[in-house]
Amino acid sequence: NFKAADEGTILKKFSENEMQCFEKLRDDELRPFVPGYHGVVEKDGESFLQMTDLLVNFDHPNVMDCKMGVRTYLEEELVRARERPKPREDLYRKMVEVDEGGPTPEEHRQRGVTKPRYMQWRETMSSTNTLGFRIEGIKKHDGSCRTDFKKTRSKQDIIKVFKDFVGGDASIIKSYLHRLTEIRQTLNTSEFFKCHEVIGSSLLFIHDSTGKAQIWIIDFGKTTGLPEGQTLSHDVPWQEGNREDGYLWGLENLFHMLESISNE
Ligand code: 4IP
Ligand code: ADP
Ligand code: MN
Repeated sequence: NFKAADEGTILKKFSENEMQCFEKLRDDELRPFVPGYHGVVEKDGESFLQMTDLLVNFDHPNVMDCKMGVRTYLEEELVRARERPKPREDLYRKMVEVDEGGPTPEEHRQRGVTKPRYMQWRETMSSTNTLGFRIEGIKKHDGSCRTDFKKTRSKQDIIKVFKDFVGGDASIIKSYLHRLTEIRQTLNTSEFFKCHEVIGSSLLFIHDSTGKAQIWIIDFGKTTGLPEGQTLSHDVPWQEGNREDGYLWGLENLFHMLESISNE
């Protein structure tokens, strides 16, 4: 999905939707919290979005991707799956790998699950539904990588992962809390945030051993504008049709979790 590019930038496989978000974010208060956007480029016959490489000023960074929100799929995906269900074997296999008892008897028979069904199952296995965010993956300074967080759901487990991620360094947690406060403040006044359903977007936590620590808002592949005049509160429960994403509720939970580590 990504390609290396020149001078501190990276290329992400083009998506019309994500491009539109980046263009709107250029003139929004959130701009200081999203990767710099440098436009569309063609390479080897393919289109990419060029953006600033967030890791470029770090020395052997540690990176964590937290997917925000109580829902990770679009309402239209749900409608489509209801109208013409398309069971997928790849998603069935991913489900069985984590939980043999995940699929229903019928799903076992057809060796397939629909996309929203898979996404909903992922949300209940992880902390997405109960906390409004989940840990997707971690890359450590030594090059090691972990993505086995599909069943990381409890506060206790998440706190353990965060503590290990910062190597017990309380000052890193403090810096992250400070950055989260700025992000929350800005989200509360951003026009972009007010009128977009933010689905599948992540907060990218980055720190290194010099004490440098930043959080960035990334991945707008499924962030969608609302009809003219409509807005979201981002902190009330989702019910089909209201398009709420639970982003601010998740951010609040994430904040309090880091705060509790910081207060220990
Ligand atoms: C993946 O599930 C992620 O949810 C992907 O989201 C999603 O892509 C994939 O859908 C889904 O299979 P696992 O994380 O359990 O592997 P992301 O890209 O944010 O990681 P979409 O296109 O929905 O974002 P498919 O349809 O690409 O398989
Ligand atoms: P996808 O749509 O495939 O989920 P993301 O935009 O979420 O793609 O990016 C996937 C991963 O790539 C992130 O978890 C992060 O580690 C890395 N990444 C994304 N954008 C940047 C960036 N601007 N700079 C550095 N790393 C990035
Ligand atoms: Mn992503």
